Amino acid sequence: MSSENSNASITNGDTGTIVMEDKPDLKEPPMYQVVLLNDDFTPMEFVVYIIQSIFGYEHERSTQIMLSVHTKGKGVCGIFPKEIAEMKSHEINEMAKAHEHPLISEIEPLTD
Ligand code: TYC
Repeated sequence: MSSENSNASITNGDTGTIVMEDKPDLKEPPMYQVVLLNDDFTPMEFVVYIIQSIFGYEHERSTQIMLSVHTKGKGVCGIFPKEIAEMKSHEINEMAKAHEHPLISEIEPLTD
């Protein structure tokens, strides 16, 4: 499938003038990963709660993700268009601050 943009041409019957109509740009938005970073102090249950409430995973899946971050140092919680990824990451960081935990999340562009 070609991803090239093209234009439709319409001939005006009266004058023979050709009108070029812009084809809508159907390109998908660039996607971003929301990454959670490990630290030594944020309680595990708080991280599980954050993953559940921000990303909508069930408790068991959220626990798996938290343990993976705990073990490996970082982990991807989800992939979204930039604005959504920014909002989720910001919300995590604000909730962590509000509870005085050092938990940090970042966003990373997905290169395909
Ligand atoms: N390492 C933390 C602890 O032992 C738990 C933790 C997991 C913290 C994931 C942050 O993103 C994180 N309490």
